[in-house]
Amino acid sequence: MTDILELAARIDRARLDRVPIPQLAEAESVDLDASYDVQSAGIELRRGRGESVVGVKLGFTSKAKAEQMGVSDVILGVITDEMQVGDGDAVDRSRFIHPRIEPEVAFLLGADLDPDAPADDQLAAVAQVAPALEIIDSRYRDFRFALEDVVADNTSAAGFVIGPWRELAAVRAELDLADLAVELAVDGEPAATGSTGDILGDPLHAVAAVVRMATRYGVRVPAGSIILAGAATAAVPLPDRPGAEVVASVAGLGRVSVTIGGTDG
Ligand code: 0L1
Ligand code: MG
Repeated sequence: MTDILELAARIDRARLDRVPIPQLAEAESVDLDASYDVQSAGIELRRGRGESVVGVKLGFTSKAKAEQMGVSDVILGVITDEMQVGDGDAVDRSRFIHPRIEPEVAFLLGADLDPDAPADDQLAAVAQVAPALEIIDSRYRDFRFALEDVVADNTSAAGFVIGPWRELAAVRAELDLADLAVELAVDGEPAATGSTGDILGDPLHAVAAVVRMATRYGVRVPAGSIILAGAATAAVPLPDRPGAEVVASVAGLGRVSVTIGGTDG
């Protein structure tokens, strides 16, 4: 039988010690439901140390990434206050093992997500939208994992940065959220480019996906939650030079940045 708590503790220890572990699937039989139980147990460990859940994130939201992993559905992870870095602030890279960074779109809920409501009403729960950065960091060796591994590892969630929030209704009156150019730049040089359309065809589709996944796996997404909708480009390695700056720009929506902290940063 799968020992959920032992697996959660193993991944938690890898994260805290910054020592990557072999994939769980190499030694255990863990199905997808059990993987979400491991994820949830890992979040309970973090809550027990004083962290607060502030929202959720989706992974595998681009067709390219899903095909690469051979999966047909998104994955859901949980984000906590300890993962958040202020816009423009320095992040301590030594917190991570082999971090990568990706540009995203974030939503802020003004009301609880109601699984029984029609899709339009679920969208009405979203109050604000912002450009965002997500730092992902696999707790597995060589950043290699099977689907069950990465779900158990809270979908590689490690850090996030939220840019300026804007009212969603005002943005939608002005812009097509499904077709905004996205650029990820490191020290002013483009490192990756894409479109918000690369996020599930339209980042707003993330809301229904979150409702579906959160209902299936018993995750609460109350008013005030942040939703990281998914990446608009492939992730790039988080630079390791103190003072290096990573900026995500989403046309019409704004920019968000983080710098690498350290003795020179
Ligand atoms: O946020 C993401 O899209 C990452 C999902 C997990 C897969 C990965 O670590 O690349
Ligand atoms: Mg992501």
